[in-house]
Amino acid sequence: MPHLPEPGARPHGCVLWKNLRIVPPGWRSGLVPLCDLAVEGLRIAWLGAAGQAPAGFQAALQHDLGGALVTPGLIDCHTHLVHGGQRANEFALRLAGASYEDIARQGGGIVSSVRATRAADEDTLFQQALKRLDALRAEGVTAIEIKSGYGLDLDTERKMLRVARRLGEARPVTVRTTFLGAHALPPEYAGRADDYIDLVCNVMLPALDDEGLVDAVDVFCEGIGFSLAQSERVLQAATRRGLAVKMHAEQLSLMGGAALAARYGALSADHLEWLDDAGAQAMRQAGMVAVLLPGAYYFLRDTHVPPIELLRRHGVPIALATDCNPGTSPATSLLLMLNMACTLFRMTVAEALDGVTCHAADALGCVGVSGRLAVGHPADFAVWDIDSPAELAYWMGLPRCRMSVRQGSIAFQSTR
Ligand code: DI6
Ligand code: FE
Repeated sequence: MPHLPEPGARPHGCVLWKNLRIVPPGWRSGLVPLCDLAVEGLRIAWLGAAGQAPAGFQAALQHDLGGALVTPGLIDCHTHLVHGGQRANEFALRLAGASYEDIARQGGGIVSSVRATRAADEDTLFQQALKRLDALRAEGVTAIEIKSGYGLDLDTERKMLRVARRLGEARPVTVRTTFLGAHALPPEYAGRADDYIDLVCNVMLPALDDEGLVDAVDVFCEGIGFSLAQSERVLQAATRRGLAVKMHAEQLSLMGGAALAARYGALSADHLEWLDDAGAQAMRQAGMVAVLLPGAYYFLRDTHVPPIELLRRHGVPIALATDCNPGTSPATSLLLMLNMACTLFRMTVAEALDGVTCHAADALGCVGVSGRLAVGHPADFAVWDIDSPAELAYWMGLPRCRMSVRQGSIAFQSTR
């Protein structure tokens, strides 16, 4: 909680944002009332009806937003933003009939991005990822999760995570890093998956964590990824170090990864196209978030829709993210994911908005982010040039973000 000033005293470094309409969580329809919002330091110090701020918050610095709609800053809670190269050739192969799994088994897929990422120097990776990050920021994104997982050796995983940290220093955006060493089996470990998991758990994870590069740990639990037993070893190694865990689960088949992740108190299970009732129930009991990735579903031309109704019935919060990656979701628009979640998954606009704000924050453990606009929470918000909140899920292209504020300071301003 912020230190609040005495009534009547002008708080130090206070900014009053006037005449905004904050889209409330769960917004369905209707006019959003006008309000004012005071920021002190990095956080929201006061929020209430327009014109009603106590005298102490009538600060020197005021910004009148003229009735613009405001949401919490958007949060992209699952990305592989840092990677070398692109895989348009594989896209063409899949259009000609090859499956994602076929390509992976023939040495393409994730491993082809591993080759490109190993070959790229740190500055090249940084510059390429920066462009993608800026595209997201232009849509009101103020926080992002970035995974490693295209290195699959200590040096390259370190290089990826260092780039992720540098991105958070180069731009006013909150970056949460995730170590995904168990993303695929590197070619030099062919036939020795358990030995590779040893390396992930006993060498890579401790070293990268000691260097302060790891905020959470993820694993790709899948037929073409790692087995339940191997995934569990990664979760054990992470939880032994007190790190938060999450899991790519039930994307291409039902393996029981979500229920396993629940046993380790994971923040989220992600993808979940094949999630079953037992998995959803376990997720609910563990207080997990379901992170759905409509870009991957769309780009793989998947037809197995994630079980939205099941998640609703069990009350599992749903987050949405780009999954930005070169193989299955070359997407740098979080707003397009809202549109896809509504059209392809039949989510409501309200669910989609919550999915990139409050529930996305939950999927990151609410560390440094909140996804909610309330007193004491980080002053992270996006200002939109739209008439209805539904427009956020409606337009396909033409971002309508006027500006974003992150930790109280302007983080992006449109030049349109
Ligand atoms: N699931 C995905 O959709 C991405 N990773 C994963 O575990 C795909 C990564 C890729 O194909 O490069
Ligand atoms: Fe992913």
